[in-house]
Amino acid sequence: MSPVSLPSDFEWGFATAAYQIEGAVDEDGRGKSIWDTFCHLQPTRTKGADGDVACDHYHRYEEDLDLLSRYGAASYRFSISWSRIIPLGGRDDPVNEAGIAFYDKLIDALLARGITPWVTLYHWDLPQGIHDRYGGWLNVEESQLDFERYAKVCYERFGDRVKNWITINEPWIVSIFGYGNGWNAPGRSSINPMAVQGDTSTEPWIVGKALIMSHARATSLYNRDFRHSQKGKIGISLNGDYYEPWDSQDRRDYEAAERRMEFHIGWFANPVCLAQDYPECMRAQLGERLPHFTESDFALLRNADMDFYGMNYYTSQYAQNRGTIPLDTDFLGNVNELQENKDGMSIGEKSGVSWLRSTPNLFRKHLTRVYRKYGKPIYVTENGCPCPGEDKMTCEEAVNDDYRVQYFADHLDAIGRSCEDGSDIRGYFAWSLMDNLEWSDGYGVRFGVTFTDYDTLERTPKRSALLLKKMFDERMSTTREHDAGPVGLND
Ligand code: PNW
Repeated sequence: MSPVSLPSDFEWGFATAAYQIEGAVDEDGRGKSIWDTFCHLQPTRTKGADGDVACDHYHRYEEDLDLLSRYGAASYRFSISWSRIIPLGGRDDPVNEAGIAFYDKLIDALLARGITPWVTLYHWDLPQGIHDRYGGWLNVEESQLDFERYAKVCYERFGDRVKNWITINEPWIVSIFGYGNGWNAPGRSSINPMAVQGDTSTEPWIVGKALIMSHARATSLYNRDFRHSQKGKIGISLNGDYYEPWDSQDRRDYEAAERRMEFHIGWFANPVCLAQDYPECMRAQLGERLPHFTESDFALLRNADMDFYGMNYYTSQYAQNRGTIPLDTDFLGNVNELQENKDGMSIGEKSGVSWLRSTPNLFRKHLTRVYRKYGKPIYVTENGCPCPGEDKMTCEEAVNDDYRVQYFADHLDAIGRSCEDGSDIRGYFAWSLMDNLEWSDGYGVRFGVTFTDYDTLERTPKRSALLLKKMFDERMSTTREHDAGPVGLND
């Protein structure tokens, strides 16, 4: 089959995040983040891994940017470590000039190579100082003011050169993994015996509101004080799977699929894209455990009009209605998530990690659904996978990553198909530039297009790294050919 064409001005590159690659955690005045604490206090929860050295990108960034050039990338998405910029995190705490200097060098080195920087302000590494001071994201009023000031420093210091901002990466994962099941920092949960004891019935929903309002503060500040002079774009990156009904004959499973997507995406997209309240089904299940937006919150959300929807997409699942009264600790919308449907049909081909199967056709449906529902131009800010068995491979074996090459090709075609459905999709970032610290999975799970040898820190390009440019060249040069027509969301 010939590749499906993409818009000729489509933007593409690779993505990373600070804690996953930088290392140098004690250098140049960096403060601690909740991830340093999480990894060191209970190493079993990250398979013994921590980000102390990671890929040592802090010292090797020139080499890593050379890889980007070699791979032909026009753009690079990375995150800034809040605690390098403001070591204690708060709005009255001092700014660390050495931290600013590192990102200055990184940004200048990108621009010198003709690569466009895309900056994520928050990719999960909350300064420990504000977690200790007032509970971090559990304190909605304090955290949004501290985040706003951190964003302001970044716009002031980097905004002359950075024109693409992502406020927060995956608020769903931050809330649910950090405060629901406790799998991520700060590891709070009342349903996970390994976790710090938190209250899973309320904390994820409070944290969700803190992240929404922090995004709104940072975005309305940009709109008011920086957009005119700096002329950049701003958005947020939301994760979320597409859900198919487990039993395609059962209306309740269709409703479960829709409800599951509302709990994943609508939770954040309603307020941040539409300045609207949470989805009805969330209020119905959660009642007063879900915080309310006040009139002044809505006023702020309306001033926080943003330029794009950042989509992180990896996989999809079947949704089965639970048909019981939901527990107070349920955050999935009373839905069972399954990888096989009623007839034993798999959602997609297995990858190298249990939660991820390759589901490009559902990616198309997801893109089209999100575009139609929320109406924002879409940038795919993450997409990628580990190959089956890659965790046990040597470098020589891992560089032949045919599974990943096929995954990328199939997902790029899905973007092209969704464009044919009428979606406005403008860019794509492959996750990730190199193998790195895969959070609670440690260093075993490899999402990189570059193999990282964690003993020598040597980088070796995999086949996919060198093929991605060819894939984009093929798709961006051909004129759009029409297929059978737009997809129906329930096909
Ligand atoms: C994203 N899930 O996280 C993050 O933004 C990256 O930092 C991370 O390395 C990447 O995806 C790969 O995992 C996710 O369980 C983690 O569905 C887990 C899930 C989804 C996204």
